Amino acid sequence: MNIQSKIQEHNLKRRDGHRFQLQYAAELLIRKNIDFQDVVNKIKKFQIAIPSWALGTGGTRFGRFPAGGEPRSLEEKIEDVGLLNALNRSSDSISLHIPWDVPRDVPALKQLLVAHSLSIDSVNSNTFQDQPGQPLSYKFGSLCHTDAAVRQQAIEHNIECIRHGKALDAKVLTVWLADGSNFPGQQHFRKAWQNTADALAHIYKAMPDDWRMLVEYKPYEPNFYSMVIPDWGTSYTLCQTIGKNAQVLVDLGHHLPNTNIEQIVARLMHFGRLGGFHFNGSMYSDDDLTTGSIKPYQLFLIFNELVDAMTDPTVNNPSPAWMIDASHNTKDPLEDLLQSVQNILATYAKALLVDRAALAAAQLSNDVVAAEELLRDVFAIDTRVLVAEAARQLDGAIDPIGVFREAKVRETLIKNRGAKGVATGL
Ligand code: PSV
Ligand code: MN
Repeated sequence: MNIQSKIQEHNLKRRDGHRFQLQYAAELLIRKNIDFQDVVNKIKKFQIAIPSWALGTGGTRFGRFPAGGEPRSLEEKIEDVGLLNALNRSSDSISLHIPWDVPRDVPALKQLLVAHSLSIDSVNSNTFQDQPGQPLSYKFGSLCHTDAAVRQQAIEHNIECIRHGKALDAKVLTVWLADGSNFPGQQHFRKAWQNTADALAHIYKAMPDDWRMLVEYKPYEPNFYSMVIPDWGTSYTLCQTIGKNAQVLVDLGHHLPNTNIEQIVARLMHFGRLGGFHFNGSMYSDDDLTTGSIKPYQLFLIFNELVDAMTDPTVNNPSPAWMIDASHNTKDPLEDLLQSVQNILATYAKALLVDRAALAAAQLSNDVVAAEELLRDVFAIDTRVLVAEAARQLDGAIDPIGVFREAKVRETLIKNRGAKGVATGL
């Protein structure tokens, strides 16, 4: 399938409708004294990595319903991300999970990445499952384990991840630990933190100087009484202990309901420690729904803080690694990823439109209503046309899901790969 010619065909069909909306948006921005092309350029630069494990259907404890045509190898996962990127021009990298994605033929993989204009975003270690043939079990934890031999095994696995990442020119190691306890009294909290800090420090030492280690937190699941790294504060204390290239990773779904995530994001950027971001949507907690599908205003408020810090020259936070982290149980995974990217970019675009000087003035004079109105006004603007224009200027699709359907991508994948294959991952 030549997706590029399908995109051109599709863009031509939608040209007039797109121009009509564009004219309105451009006029609106002029009235707000905002440079239209400047906003479009910023959207073009905002790239969101796709995790290898989100390309197939996920499941729950109760069942799994494969979409058909799921990628059966790392090579096919790269092809799928290449397709997404051709459509939206905003997904130019892929994150790997080891051992689900152990690279076999490195030179061939590198060629494939180049052919699809992709790079490797991060390597993610996995000590939350036991692998076949693994000598020691992670049933009672990995880096926090009471047994030094288990900790050592988990350290070595992370070092192996760094090795695979180096071979493919990655520069980020993401560590998410399922470690914790299910029952009161089971775990010594202080010792578990110390074991984890010591083990992470070992891994950190094995990392090249130009790499970053991202430490992800999660309040519960799979452990339901306590997690060793349940919150951003614990992640932050670990990162401070380990070194400057250790940074906190915020996953939107890893918070208890009603947590003020925008404030967490602002704090972390203030301290220069927001290293990475996992986008998804949720109603309750780690639901892995489409980004922005349930709480779009919250997503906007988060982006408002991100943009505020990103545009403040006094903030010294390295550019965070943006990634989607989702698991699709009912939707076509590729369509869901396209929807998520579009929601992320459209929300980012809204945050770019906030009048920061006016907001600062309203905050300074404690004009609560004016401050809130500035945000509400921007939130109500439909920015999807700016996202479409950014994609179009990069030879992507005005409506990526439209092309995906018109080109019968899923049907072709099923024909080529079969209806029953299940991608590696969760
Ligand atoms: C855990 O829920 C998580 O968010 C971590 O990022 C993992 O790496 C990913 O999901 C896949 O298991
Ligand atoms: Mn995550």
